[in-house]
Amino acid sequence: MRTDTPQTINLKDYQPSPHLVDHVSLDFHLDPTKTRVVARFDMRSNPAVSNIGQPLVLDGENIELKSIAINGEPIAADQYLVSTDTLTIKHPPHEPFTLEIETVCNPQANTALSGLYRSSDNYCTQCEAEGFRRITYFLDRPDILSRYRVRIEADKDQCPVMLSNGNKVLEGDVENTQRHFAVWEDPFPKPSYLFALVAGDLARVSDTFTTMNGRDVRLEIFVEHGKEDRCEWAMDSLKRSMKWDEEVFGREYDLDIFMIVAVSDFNMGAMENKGLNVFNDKFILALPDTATDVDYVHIEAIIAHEYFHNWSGNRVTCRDWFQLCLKEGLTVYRDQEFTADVRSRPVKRIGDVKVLRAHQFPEDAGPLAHPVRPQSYMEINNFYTATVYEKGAEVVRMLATLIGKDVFRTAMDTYFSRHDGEAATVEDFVQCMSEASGRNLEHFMQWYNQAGTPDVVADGQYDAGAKEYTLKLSQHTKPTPGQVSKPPFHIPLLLGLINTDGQDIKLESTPNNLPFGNMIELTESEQSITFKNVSERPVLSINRSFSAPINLTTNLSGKDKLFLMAHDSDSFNRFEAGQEVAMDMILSVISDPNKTPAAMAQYNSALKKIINDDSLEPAFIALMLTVPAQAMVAGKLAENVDPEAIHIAHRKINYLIGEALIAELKRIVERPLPKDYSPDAKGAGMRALEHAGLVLIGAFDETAGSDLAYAQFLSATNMTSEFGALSALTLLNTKQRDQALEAFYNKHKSDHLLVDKWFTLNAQIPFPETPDRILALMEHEAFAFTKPNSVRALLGSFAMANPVCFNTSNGSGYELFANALIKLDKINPQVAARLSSAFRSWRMLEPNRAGMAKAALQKINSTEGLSKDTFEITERSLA
Ligand code: B3K
Ligand code: ZN
Repeated sequence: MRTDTPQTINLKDYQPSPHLVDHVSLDFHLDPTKTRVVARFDMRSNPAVSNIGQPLVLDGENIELKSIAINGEPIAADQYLVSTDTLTIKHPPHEPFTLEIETVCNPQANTALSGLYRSSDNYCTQCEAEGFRRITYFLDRPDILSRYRVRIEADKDQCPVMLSNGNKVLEGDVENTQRHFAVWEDPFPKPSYLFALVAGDLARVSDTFTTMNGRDVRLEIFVEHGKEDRCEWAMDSLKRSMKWDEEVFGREYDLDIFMIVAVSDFNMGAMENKGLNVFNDKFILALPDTATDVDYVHIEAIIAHEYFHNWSGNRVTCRDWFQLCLKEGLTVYRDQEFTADVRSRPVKRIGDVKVLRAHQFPEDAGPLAHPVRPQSYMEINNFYTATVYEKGAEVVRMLATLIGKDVFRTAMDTYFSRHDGEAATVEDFVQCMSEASGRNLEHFMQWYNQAGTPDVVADGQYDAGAKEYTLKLSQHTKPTPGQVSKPPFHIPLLLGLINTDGQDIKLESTPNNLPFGNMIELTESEQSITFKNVSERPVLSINRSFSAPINLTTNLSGKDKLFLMAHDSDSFNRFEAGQEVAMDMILSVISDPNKTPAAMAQYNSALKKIINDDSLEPAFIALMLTVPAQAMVAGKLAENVDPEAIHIAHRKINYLIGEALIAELKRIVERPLPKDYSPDAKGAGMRALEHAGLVLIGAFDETAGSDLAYAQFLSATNMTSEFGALSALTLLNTKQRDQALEAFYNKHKSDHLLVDKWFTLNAQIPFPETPDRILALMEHEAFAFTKPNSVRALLGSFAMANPVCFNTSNGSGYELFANALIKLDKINPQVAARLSSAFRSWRMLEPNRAGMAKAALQKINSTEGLSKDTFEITERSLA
């Protein structure tokens, strides 16, 4: 048991810094194990803080202090104090002064991948959230904005490329040595978390972009030598993102150069450092035979996301880390809109809601629930969550829905101009929305401050005599940690009433006609609205486009849902109706495994019509053919969950769909795909549909499914089809599955991104031997705890994407996962903490599994020397 409980930081304790740093000058002498950093800070007192003369407390971690001077004079040893995480200067001058600090760090030993580290012999940095303090002592907080000048010096052969933020202003040789230097200056003040440095032997791919005001911007992507031909899609995505942000948000890029570096070892997807984005190479590199359609979509979206941060995050940053959603929720909203515009809006919306439900809803329903703006944390890196990102984006989307898109754009313009160069708060943002719309949004703020997914009930009654349709709405949100009783939220609900012809009825309502088209604002615990002149019993379609992130229950009958599945003009609700019917059927099989659900035949005939409807996008049809994921079924049950029973019921429903639709499915799978690969929405949709077809055929007839998938695997001409076929095979227990897996590995073993895909495929095999397979693969030469991508591919996929094996009834899944996390925690706490959240839903499980999962969590939690990152997650999970 640990004796030192890590400190909790509270939003309510925020205080501005008594000291400011106007300018930062950093001089790096790069060396694999002993990098010397000479820092010079131009400092002054903060005029906004009254009690001047306070000690100067700088953050610092894992660095060795070599010297310290003020205004050029070394200071006496009794004038400062060094602890494990601070450097305190007891009596800093009242007048502006310069502070010089020399430190040494060890990039090679930095397996936490925070601060300055090495990846494949290159140097790179990751400073968000608090990594800058692992490079030098600093006021490492986002409200300290400074201008940076960075000198990098390194060995010429090892580091021909040396990059930092802004523009390169000088370069040259260091006389009489094998070393050279480069000096970079960033004219825009920025917080330390946006600092970046990259140095190494990298190849460069260049292009240009001309901005809306005619400025030429140089675009450069740096990758491993030999990978230059895999950057085309990333570059194209970047140019399209830059153009879109000009057209849709009026945002122009501001430096003369924009650089992206791809590295193999990275704790997350990418990082928006000013002018120098650093990416996990899996989100840059793509060729048709190395990347799937899904990879292409991710690359496009993440390039856009990081680029959009240049305004939402960098030019306007966050006052403190509690405001993280201010940049992340907003930027996710912006990248979602970009993808909706460049691909298919309905398909994108359905995909985003699937992600929200798979990751955020379980978070909101479990022990790790927290508001979009958390009120406290031990380790901020644990709050880069689906709630902050995805629910944060939903909250921005609801604002846009409430005030209308045009007013939203006006509000965004105000936000960007009013807070440019500042560190802002959620209140600043909502104030702009409120001013532009003239609306009081105080009640809406609840979405930022209150955790939990609201349960909304919609009960509609038709009065044929009065020709009125009355809709009663109610909302309730269950308690979450630290928040017991929840006042109602302000919920925008888009809706329609559909007549028997499948047409939307024009709505006239009391108490008021609906503003902005068909939207109800649910603000009370209970509310009701009556629609007049409704000449026949309508079918309600509510929460269209998923206008609010809620759990919805309606009094629609199974027949009504099948009707919506066939007719709703809102694609999202068409999808949703199908999901609800499928969910009801899965639940009925769980309670009575031998019975075929009553709705099955009608559901299958509805699907048949959808498959044969040429007006529908193939990607949409593919989504309609996919029943709710097993984890969603678990969330719906919410207690006494038996993952094996869910797995069996899930398979049975897929079997019955496959059986009924076999002719259509074979037609889908056998029809020729576009010959030339293009990652656009249409081709990708056709391939997604083919994959959905393969899965259903395999569910019905293992032999036929395996033969087909194996044949497709062998004849595939691009990675999407190759991976798709193999992925369908992994769900089957056949020899062909293992043959294909072996062939895939042998073919691609020299490409680490494809070996990671292979780990993922192995990890998702839903049969009892998988835990042993995982144990064996952890010994594979390509797997390493120091490589987050391999860890996520093997262990992350196992725990998150293979519920039946992770939750196997003898506990071996939990045990191997817990033991792996304990090892990983010593190497990379951030990644270990993130993976340990896989246990968060343990309380929903049936008692036997719940007991074993709890024991695994306790084992991790009580590990000697556990990082505060993982400790915080396990502690909250057990509380
Ligand atoms: N801002 C980074 C995430 C940093 C995570 C730090 N643990 C990437 C992004 O959201 O764009
Ligand atoms: Zn982001």
